[in-house]
Amino acid sequence: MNVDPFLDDVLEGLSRPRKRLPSKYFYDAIGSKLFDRITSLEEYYPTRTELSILRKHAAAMAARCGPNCALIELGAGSLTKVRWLLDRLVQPAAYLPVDVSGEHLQRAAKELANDYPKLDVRAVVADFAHPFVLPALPAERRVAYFPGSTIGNFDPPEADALLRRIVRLVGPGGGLLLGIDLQKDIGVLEAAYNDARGITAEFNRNLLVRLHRELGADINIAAFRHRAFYNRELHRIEMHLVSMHEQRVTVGGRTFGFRNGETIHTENSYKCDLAEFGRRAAASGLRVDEVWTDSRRFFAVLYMTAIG
Ligand code: AVJ
Repeated sequence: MNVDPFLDDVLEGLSRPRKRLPSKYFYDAIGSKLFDRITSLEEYYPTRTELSILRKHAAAMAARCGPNCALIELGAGSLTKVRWLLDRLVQPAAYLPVDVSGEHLQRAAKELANDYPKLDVRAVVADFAHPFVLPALPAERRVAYFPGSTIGNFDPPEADALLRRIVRLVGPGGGLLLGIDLQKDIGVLEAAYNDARGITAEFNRNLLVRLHRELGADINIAAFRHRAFYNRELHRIEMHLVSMHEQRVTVGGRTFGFRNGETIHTENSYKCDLAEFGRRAAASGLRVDEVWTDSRRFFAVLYMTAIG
């Protein structure tokens, strides 16, 4: 038994006939910086599009949340998008950013609390993909805020389980404000994950850099190439690291052989159909109240209510 969950997950993932590594490990300090650079790339439309929807419809979203709500942001990161919403909320009871990265979260939460002196800001250090507890809150309504299309990184059964957990977290009458990326022209999708400057490739390969640096892996990082493509059957972008020749990688005292062209599957990013998503939400106990989208219908933000 290893005590390091990263090492455990790496050994488990590389032992599979189709090798994989969990995408949540992209986001160390370097990976988070690379992701920030991705969000401002010409080809990467999701962040920019979601922000334009937020800016345009923040008042309507805040109206859906209602007065005196406790806003719970899942996977909060740098707490930038939420400001558009906070500026419009009527007497919010509290804002609870939830994130695994404690240090980063505390710092960002302090900054935000400075800018919103009347707001009760309480950082919650937790992995939202697993059950966690919230402090007792005297609020009219709990609303979970889950932007960034992060839900698209979960396979459908896990995404549905996560929706059901959010329903329990906010309780009957509580809300979920969710950002999802929509199905679109394959050229647009594939360009977003194959940027000309290679930042996404660097982001992908950062997983191997972490393997080497944190787990002491013996690995030739330059012998792996970034590959991203749209899987039409499963409606998802897949990211892989492709071994450019036959080679061996040693990590945690174990050696894994790679064939020429064999890949490590590092990420799925599902693209939604709105009607289909509505059916899945309903099956998880959510009623879709309102949908905001951009003129190209690239991205959508949904307000949903948890029903009993
Ligand atoms: C914001 C985490 C959803 O899937 O588009 C960006 C992550 N991966 N480029 C996405 C990501 C490659 C991103 N998420």
